[in-house]
Amino acid sequence: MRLQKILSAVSALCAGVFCWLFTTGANASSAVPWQKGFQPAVTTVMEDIHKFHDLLLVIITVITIFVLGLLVYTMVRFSAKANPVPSKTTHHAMLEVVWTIVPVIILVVIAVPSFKLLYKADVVPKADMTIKAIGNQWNWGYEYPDHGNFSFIANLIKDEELQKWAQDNKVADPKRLLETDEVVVVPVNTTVRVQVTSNDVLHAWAVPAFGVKIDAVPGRLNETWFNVNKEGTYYGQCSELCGRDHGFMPIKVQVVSKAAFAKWVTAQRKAAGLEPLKQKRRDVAKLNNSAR
Ligand SMILES: [Cu+2]
Repeated sequence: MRLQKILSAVSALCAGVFCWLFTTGANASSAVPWQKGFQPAVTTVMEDIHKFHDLLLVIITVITIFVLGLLVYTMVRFSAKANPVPSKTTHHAMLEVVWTIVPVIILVVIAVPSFKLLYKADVVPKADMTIKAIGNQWNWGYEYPDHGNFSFIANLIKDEELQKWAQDNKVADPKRLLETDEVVVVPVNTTVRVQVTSNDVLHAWAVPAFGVKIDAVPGRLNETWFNVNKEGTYYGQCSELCGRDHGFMPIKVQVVSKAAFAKWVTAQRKAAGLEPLKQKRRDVAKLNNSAR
């Protein structure tokens, strides 16, 4: 009876720990309180990162349990009490071959998907459009070279302004320290090349749901890419310690339909004083072509 109670308590504890370790936050595009896992993936790169993480978790769990089992077995079986006359064995050829070859096999099993994923994330495929992100102390500037090169700076909405900003912009659930006054807008199901650089010190442009994180280095142009398969708003943060306000230069990306993007481009061009109609038609044609 008592044993049954202990067993049920242990299993309840294990289930609790399992949930705590492996459940991700609600279906959110930003971090949520008590989140343990990754944000849901909206690009194939991030889906592959999830899969690779799950594979590594299985491998490391098996290794940890195996090593722990060996330790416990050795402590019990070969303690001074249980084994008063120790063996004088110094070599065991077969054992040494096995403990060399098995780790090599495990490393190869890890290396193959790892290199595949690195290549996929790092090599920019044929892109449909390019945006440029420029790190500044402490905000991000953006340029749209394929759409007339309009540009804007995205600044953090400060805590004291957040409620008023949310009311004015009809945002139901404003995200503290993640909202920006200007938003990076990109079309859905479109391969976007992101060129990243910096005006002053090191920064890093990162959006977890996209599986994107790339350094912004002054005097250098780094490239990455994403192709988001779900419309929505996604948040990221500067991910390279860059000074006093490093924690206050978030990244907000809005992924919209191709038509909504074309509309947004027109408005941005108008605001920048760029000639709208001709370019607009070309942009829409280009986007429609890329959609096919
Ligand atoms: Cu930073």
